[in-house]
Formats: sequence, C-alpha cells, structure tokens
Amino acid sequence: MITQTQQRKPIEYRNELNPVWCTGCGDYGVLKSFTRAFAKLGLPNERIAIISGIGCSSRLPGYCLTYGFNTIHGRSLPIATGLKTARSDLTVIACGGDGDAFAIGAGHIPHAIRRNPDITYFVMDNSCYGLTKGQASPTTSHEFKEMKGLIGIDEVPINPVLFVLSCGAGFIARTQSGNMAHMADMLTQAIQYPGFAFIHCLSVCVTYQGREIQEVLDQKCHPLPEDYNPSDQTQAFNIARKDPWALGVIYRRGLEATEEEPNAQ
Ligand SMILES: Cc1ncc(C[n+]2csc(CCOP(=O)(O)OP(=O)(O)O)c2C)c(N)n1
Ligand code: SF4
Repeated sequence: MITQTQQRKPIEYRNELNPVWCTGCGDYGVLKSFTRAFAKLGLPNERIAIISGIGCSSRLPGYCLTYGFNTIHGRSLPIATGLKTARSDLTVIACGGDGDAFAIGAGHIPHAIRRNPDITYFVMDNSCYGLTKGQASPTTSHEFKEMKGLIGIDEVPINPVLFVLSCGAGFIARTQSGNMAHMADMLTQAIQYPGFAFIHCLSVCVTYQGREIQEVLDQKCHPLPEDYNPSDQTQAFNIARKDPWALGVIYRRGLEATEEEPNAQ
C-alpha cells in the first residue's frame, strides 16, 4: 500500500541528462507522465526502481532520478520480478517498447502475470522498432506495413490488451503518449494496484511513421463509454476485441481474488 509522504514536484524525479530522443517522439510525454505520477504519489526517489529492456523507449530510466536498469532486450520483466521479490519495499516499474514486450520478450509476459508480483509494466507501443530504424514489430498494422513496403506484410498483429487479459492480468489500462494527464493518472492507479498492472500506451515514432502520426492518434483515441464497468471481465474482453482506441482502465480485478487464486474472477 502506497501512502503519500510529502508534497513533491515532478522535476524532483528528473536528473540532469537531456534525452537523445528525436524531437516529437512519444517517449518525452511518457517521461513527463512518470515524474508527474511519482510526484502525485509523493514517492521517495530512493524507493523507485525503473527496469527497462532495450530500445528508444527503454532509455527512459536513464533520465529519472530514481534507481534504474536499462537491461537486455526483452528481459525487463524477469529482472523487475526478481527485484520486487528481493526488495518488496520498492515501487518497481518495468517499461519498454512493443518490440521489447511482444517480440523477444513475449514469453515472459504470461509467467510474470501468473506470478502476480506487485509491479507495473508500462509498454510504449509505437508499432515499430524505433531504435533499429523502423522495422515492423508484432503490433504493426497491415495498413502501415503496406504503406511502408515492409516485409512480413501477411502477419496478423498482436492485440496487447487482449493478450494480457487472456493471461489473467488483474489491472489493465490503455493510454496514449499525447495525453500526459491521462498517462499520469493511469500510471498512478497502476502503481497503487497491489498486483501485476499492465499499461498499454499507444505511442508515436515520428521519424519512421511521419510527423502527422500524433495527430492521427489524437483523432482516433477516445475515452471508454461512460457506463463502462472495469470490474466486468466480459465487458473488458469485448472492448479489447472491438475497440483498439478506447482509453482508460479496461480491467481491474477485485482484490479478494488476488491472494489465493489470482486469475479467478
Ligand atoms: C538480443 C537482441 N536482439 C536484437 C537486438 C536489436 N534491437 C535493439 S532495440 C530493438 C527493437 C526496438 O523496438 P522496441 O522495443 O519497440 O522499442 P523502440 O525503439 O521502438 O522504443 C532491437 C530488435 C538487441 N539489442 N538484442
Ligand atoms: S527513432 Fe522513433 S522511437 Fe526512436 S527516438 Fe526517434 S522518434 Fe522516438
């Protein structure tokens, strides 16, 4: 359980390094939302650990005045789980890109969810491998692959929310990198959730997807319906299947289920 200790400012969680991301990259907004969420929760800097894989987005821990580890491609989850096991007093956040999460790291996701450690996994999904120059990732759409002439055009993209929901994650939210207040709110709720929390952050790579991509995302994204009930798993499955642009807490399992049988409704 996280209790607010003192009034903090987001800037107190940033170090002196200037990010090397391209101007307009979605990762800038994510970084700001991380520091906002930490300030809102009043977390002591030395009680936060951010564990990433490899990729542009995985550079994020390097810019935070917290503990951090830019690990190996696709391996943020086992390292974050191990850290939380050894140091349960830390707020542990795993993060990285869609390639890191759903290609090389995909095998770790179901098992992290089964173990249900009290960590947050924040995936910055820009639908490509940014760091290695814009190749298709497991979440790249057919449309985009056709547009860019990328090979592997016939591969069906992964649906990240449906994937983690099927694996039994207790907290699942979707947000987007152009909306800092929303990202910070989702991250705050995820950190407070006592179990494995997943955030699917729709993000942008302006260098390999074009400058207009943030505008496209802004137009497509919308909040969940007003009468939406995040504790209803059937509704969550329906939204996960039908609406890839709905933002908000898609699923939150009641705490009574988390102790003995974490994956039960
Ligand atoms: C074991 C291993 N395989 C491949 C790579 C090359 N590599 C580095 S980052 C990356 C993908 C980056 O894409 P993503 O995780 O989506 O992050 P982004 O750069 O888009 O933020 C790849 C394939 C590597 N560093 N290590
Ligand atoms: S290449 Fe793409 S993902 Fe990487 S920093 Fe530039 S805009 Fe961001």
